[in-house]
Amino acid sequence: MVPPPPSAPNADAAIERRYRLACEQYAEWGVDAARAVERLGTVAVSLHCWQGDDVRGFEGHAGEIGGGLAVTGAFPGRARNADELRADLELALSLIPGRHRVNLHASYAEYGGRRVDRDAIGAEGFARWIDWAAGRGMGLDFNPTFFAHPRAADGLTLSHPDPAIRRFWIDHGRACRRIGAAFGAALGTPCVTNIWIPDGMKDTPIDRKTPRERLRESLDALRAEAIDPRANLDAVEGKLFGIGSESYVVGSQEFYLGYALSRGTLLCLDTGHYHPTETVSDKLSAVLGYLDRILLHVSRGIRWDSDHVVTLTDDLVAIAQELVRGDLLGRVHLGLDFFDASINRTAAWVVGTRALLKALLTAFLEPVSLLRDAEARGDFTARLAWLEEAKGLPHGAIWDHWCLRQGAPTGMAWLEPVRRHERDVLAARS
Ligand code: RNT
Ligand code: ZN
Repeated sequence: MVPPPPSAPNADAAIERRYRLACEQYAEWGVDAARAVERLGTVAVSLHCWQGDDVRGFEGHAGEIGGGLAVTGAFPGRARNADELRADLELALSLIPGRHRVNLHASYAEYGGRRVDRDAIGAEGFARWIDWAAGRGMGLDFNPTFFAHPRAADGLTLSHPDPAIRRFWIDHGRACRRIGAAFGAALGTPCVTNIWIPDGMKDTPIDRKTPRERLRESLDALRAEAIDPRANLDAVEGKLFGIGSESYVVGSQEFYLGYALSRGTLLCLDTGHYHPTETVSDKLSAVLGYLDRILLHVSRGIRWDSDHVVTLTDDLVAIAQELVRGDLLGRVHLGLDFFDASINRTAAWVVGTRALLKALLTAFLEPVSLLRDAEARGDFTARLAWLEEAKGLPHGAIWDHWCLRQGAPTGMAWLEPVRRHERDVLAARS
């Protein structure tokens, strides 16, 4: 017998009942569950537009993304234009509890078929995105696009030896900061404009130093214009390696840590951009000991920077716990960064965002005083034992109740609208 879906008519009453019981249980552990969901409600996650169309954007090229980025899968119904992408995002947002943001790439400008090169784009290309976000009371974040372009074909952009190519990308970056500032001014919440470049080398370079000097100069030139931080905040994102940049990445972790520290920008930590045995959860308190703010690109690398859909893994919970235990959430901008074309793309957003929110809820519900106490006493046996026992607390009951309160689907009830959209909308796109 298949049980009725959790969206059955009497489910709401059951959710209320389970919530009350769960609250009692948490209270026994010294945790105020109502307060935990209140805190969760203040968290905004930036949904990356590029999950909806396999990082293609609207510039009309055949689909070669470049930059070492790889999207695999051929699920039907990729968004082909901005209206479709917004419709898919709206569906995803309606299935995710809380109030969130959307993160755009420069390649998603709308110029109605008119070709405007990257160094010449402006906020006018995003007028409809801005109106859309304003209508939903939502913030936007932004990214210059340093790939999928003939001038990035060498695998070098801001660090390219040719000054004309560097100039082009510097101008692109400048244009993007202004667009970010326009987002922030129009929407009343600062836009985080994140710079990631693909620059690097497949094989062993002789000169690792000069490209980094060029990158530093290019970044300084790109950022020369003073922009109100209430409108736009710059972030820089490094990585360990990419496809085609296995031996050398110009913008490495150390490079950007130094850059962010010396220039006062945000540092972006992408969870897929480290050696698989490294954990981003351990890096947060380290970098935030020196930097005011950071950006997180929450992703899931399997064996490499594979950008799988985020799920509720131990790594993700560890990040959430660090953010909550250290009271760091006010200084950390949360963005998602994954792309999977092998499953329903809207479902990917819903699963990934809900997973991140669940991780945060778990962290808000942690019996942290008990654990801190054990640690302070040097009782690491009790610390380990309590940590294990806490994994069995009824997070799901609190989660479902929060979804209900937020008017978002509880349990698996989000899947049916996604399936309907698949049948009614996506099927007609192919
Ligand atoms: C690439 C970076 C970067 C991109 C997006 C599309 O390794 O993670 O953030 O994924 O800009
Ligand atoms: Zn990233």
